[in-house]
Amino acid sequence: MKIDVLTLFPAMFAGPLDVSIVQRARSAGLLDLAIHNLRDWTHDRHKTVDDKPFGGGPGMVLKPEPLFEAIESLARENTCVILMAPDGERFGQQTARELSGLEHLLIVCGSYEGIDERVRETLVDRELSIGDYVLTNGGLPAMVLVDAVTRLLPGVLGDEQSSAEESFSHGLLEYPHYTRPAEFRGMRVPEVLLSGNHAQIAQWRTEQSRARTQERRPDLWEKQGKE
Ligand code: JCQ
Repeated sequence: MKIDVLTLFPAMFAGPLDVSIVQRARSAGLLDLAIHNLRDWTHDRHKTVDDKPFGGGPGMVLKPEPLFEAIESLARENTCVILMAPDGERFGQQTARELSGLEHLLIVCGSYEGIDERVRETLVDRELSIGDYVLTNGGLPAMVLVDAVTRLLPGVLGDEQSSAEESFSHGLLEYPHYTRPAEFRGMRVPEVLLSGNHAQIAQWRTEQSRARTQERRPDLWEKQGKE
């Protein structure tokens, strides 16, 4: 999969996407990630990307010209152009799965300034929000999306951590995990996990997932956990 990111702050992206599983996916050629600076599509001496809002009011608005030029130069026939914005549809595991099946994503990072509505109307395919809070710019949301989508790409996770078996794929939260030692500072690992009885272990884990989901995420439980 190819992912292009368009941002005013490319420096933000050094770090989170250069480590761990995303870096491994990039090295393996499973993800081709490129970060682009919106200012590269300006033509004036000051590399102007924003201007005052028509109608007045505080703050600035991202101008249409650099965004149109950038998006038109980066997008191809099969590109899904995504704008990260707090008023977009909620990004979740289902959306991550959908996007992981596409060939090319172009993620546009909005900012607190807002972005000229004509860009949203004509060039953006999907507007996505990672949650109900306002950030200073769409960089962090874009990184969240890249991370969540990358780990779902075929070949990225080994079978030891198959994404099909995890939390959210069955609409339940994860069961509790333990590793050695079997007793730590007086706290014992649940006996069933030491039993070697795999049917019983599977049953215990399902019960734990269900109880935890009812307790912590009644919204998820009402939606799909109940049988
Ligand atoms: C994304 N949840 C929060 C802020 C406007 C028009 O685009 C804008 C983008 C941002 C940055 O994104 C977020 C966000 N999901 O704040 C304002």
